[in-house]
Amino acid sequence: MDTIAAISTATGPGGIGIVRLSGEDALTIGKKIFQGIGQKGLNLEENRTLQYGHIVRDGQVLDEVLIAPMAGPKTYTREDMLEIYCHGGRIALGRVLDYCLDSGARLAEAGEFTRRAFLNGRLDLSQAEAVVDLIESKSQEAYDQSLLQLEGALGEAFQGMEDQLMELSGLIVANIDFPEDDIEELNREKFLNRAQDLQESIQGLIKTAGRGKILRDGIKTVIVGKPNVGKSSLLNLLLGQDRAIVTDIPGTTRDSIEEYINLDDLVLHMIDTAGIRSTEDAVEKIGVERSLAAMDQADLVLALFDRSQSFDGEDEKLLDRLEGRKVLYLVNKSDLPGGQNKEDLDDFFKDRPYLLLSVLKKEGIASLEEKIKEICYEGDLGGSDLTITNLRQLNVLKRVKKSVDAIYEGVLAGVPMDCIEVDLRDALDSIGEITGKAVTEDILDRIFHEFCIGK
Ligand SMILES: Nc1nc2c(ncn2[C@@H]2O[C@H](COP(=O)(O)OP(=O)(O)OP(=O)(O)O)[C@@H](O)[C@H]2O)c(=O)[nH]1
Ligand SMILES: [Mg+2]
Repeated sequence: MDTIAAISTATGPGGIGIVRLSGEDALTIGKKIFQGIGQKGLNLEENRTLQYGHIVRDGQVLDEVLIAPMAGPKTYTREDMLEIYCHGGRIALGRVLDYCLDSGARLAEAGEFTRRAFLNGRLDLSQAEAVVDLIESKSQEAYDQSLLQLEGALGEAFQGMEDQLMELSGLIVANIDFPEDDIEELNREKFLNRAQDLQESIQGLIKTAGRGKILRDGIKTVIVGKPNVGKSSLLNLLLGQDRAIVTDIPGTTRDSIEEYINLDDLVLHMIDTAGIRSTEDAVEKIGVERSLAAMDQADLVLALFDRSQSFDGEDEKLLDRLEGRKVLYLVNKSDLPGGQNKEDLDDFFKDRPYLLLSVLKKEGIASLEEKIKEICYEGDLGGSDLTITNLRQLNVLKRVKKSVDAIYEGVLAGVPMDCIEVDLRDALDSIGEITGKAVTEDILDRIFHEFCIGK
């Protein structure tokens, strides 16, 4: 394979940055550009050791570095690799990378190192996909899940399903070869049982995807309420930072504001929205529509009400809209004198539990955080069971499930075996898109383009 090179560390200033090469010329390029102490060159006998020296181009020192030559196949890509630990920052890294490119390497595409690791059999496809998730994890839990997947746990589960499909295929062949009645009957029952087992394992995995989405993207938590009830103030307080503009003018927030907040192990994808009310203002109207749309997609709604004002039709309407959702009812501005008393509130909320807050005085916030955690853990977000976090894998699994359902129904209805075989082929082709056995260039392109350059 030709030799690729890239800066593998994040851009921006940093203590060190790494230029990485992989391919047949990686070590030759290392020999050319590196000069150790006492005019020594790169020592390839000392495989996988860090060597100290300089990158020197035409007698000019580009950087003082540590360099690690790694001969394949015991490397990430299974090819010869070279890693150069430079000073961080764009200039040093850029100069060293340029020199590598001028010496015969070409710039790596996004995810190309990992793509080679996959193509050379170092990782299966679900492991390669786990690498992106690992890098992008926003919480400890999501990270643990990706690590589990990188270690091959999910790959094994998919492999198991592929094996089960192969077994079904074997049973069909047996049936075609020995069409005597008694064998056929025996096989039919066995076939149906196995198909059912497979349906159940696929369904089990599909069911974990909801939790997977939350692990990956955070719990979509949307703050809604009428204008001026203190939504933006609440966002700022939970975030610990003045992110959203707060004024006493109703209708201050015009567009949704999104932030990530870590609450212990949980990640909340928090969205502050424009206050909901009927309005003729064109801009505000769009804002309100966005608020309602955000509410529709929320995993959790924080519904804010203002205790200092009496409730009106808009409040009633909001209460109706919240019906059937996962909601925490919050009554803010409880520091202000007067306002609604407990009786009024009980009367309004009926049997819905609500929490008194004062965002201004920071009262009730600890209970609010506790409640959020309670609600989220209730949905069984803990544990380290195998979880589908990848949307592509989920969609493929759904396709496999559809084919297996068709197979089961078909056999049950006595459809000819060669028709069943078509669905079986579809199912095998689909699962192959996850295990990597039937994956096309096109799919690979899409997967690896999600990566950053240098990984
Ligand atoms: N007394 C009191 N005032 C509060 C409290 N929380 C917020 N406020 C005030 O209420 C006003 C409105 O607060 P915002 O956070 O902008 O309200 P909002 O719901 O985001 O309003 P819109 O963006 O217009 O929908 C500001 O003057 C806040 O300082 C509270 O707990 N007590
Ligand atoms: Mg606001």
